[in-house]
Amino acid sequence: MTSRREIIKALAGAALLPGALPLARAQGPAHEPLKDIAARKGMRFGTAISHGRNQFGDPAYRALVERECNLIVLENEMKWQALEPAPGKLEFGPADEVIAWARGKGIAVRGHNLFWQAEKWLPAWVGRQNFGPQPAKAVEQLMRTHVSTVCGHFGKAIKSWDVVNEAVDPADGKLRQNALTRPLGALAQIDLAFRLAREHAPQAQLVYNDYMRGDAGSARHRAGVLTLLAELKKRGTPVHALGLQSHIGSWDLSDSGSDKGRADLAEWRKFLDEVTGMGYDLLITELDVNDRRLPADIAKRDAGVAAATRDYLDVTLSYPRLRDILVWGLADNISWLQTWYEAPRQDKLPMRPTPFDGELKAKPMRQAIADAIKAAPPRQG
Ligand code: 9MR
Repeated sequence: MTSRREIIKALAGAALLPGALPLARAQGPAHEPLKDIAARKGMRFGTAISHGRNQFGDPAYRALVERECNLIVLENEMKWQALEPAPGKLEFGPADEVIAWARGKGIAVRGHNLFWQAEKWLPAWVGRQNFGPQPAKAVEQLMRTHVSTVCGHFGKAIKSWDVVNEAVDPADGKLRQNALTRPLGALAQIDLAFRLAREHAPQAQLVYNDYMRGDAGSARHRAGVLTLLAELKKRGTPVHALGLQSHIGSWDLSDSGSDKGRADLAEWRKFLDEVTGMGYDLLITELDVNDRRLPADIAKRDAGVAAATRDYLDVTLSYPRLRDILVWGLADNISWLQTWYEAPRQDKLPMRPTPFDGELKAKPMRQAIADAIKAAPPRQG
């Protein structure tokens, strides 16, 4: 069989337009782009994309993103650690390159993220910082510099920001502590993050983003997120939406279609009712499906992933406050789940968590997304 890379090479040699034909070849029969299906409902469809060799650097992958998506988010390149690996050493290049490409294609860009609360994902130098005799003041100044620098640089290109990422510890539902929260208090630090974002990115939708799910193992996480959102509302913190990361599938014993799967979805609906009841908008920011408890057989596995996707989207897209759906990568080979140590497949087979396979052929999950969007109520205005 001719591989995708061989086809791309052959076409490059024949001086054909990069991306156009390889994609059509790899995909098989033409599908209506997901972005067009979404647009008919007043929604957008997008993906995370990294600047790396096998994503933005791969013309066929880029062409697939362009074909399917009218929204992207940088998978890693706008994280604080990436933008400022050492104090004052700013590296905007990779993000700028992807954003310039997106602008040329009419693709909107989300920002991910200004503050990632797990200590290990803050820049190491922030953790080592000596905040001196007035640590609260020093932290506030550092946060202000970070937000003004980053939002100032990207400006109006970013219409939606994950301002705070993963503030709630799933183990106990409490707010995570880190070098920034300790001097200020976690709630005050989160509140400040959003106020700074409003000041420096007044055009943007401001999002709290987290990975709570509907299963029993995630109950404390859901409760903690609800408490946080209620507290922020009470304070008048400018948070517009909850980002539902949507890393779904076999993180615990979830099983689509089973009694347990249905119970989990009922809990999920209750959670979304509460969030929207508080007046928050919703968006799906990082959808993918962990398939570690599904059989090795590819047809069965893909069917299971598609079913889980459809069940989840049917509930989640029923909320008209939700207009944006982003997957965390379009193709299996580039998914973070391939190397994530916390929940691997026992058989060590590569996961199949995304809508396209490694050859960029559409999988049943893609069809499930298309069908779920088609079945969703249209958004007004
Ligand atoms: O997919 C991302 C992976 O490439 C990075 O190594 C990792 C650490 O920066 O982050 C992954 O993306 C995470 C996202 O930023 C926040 N939600 C969970 C995502 C998957 O871990």
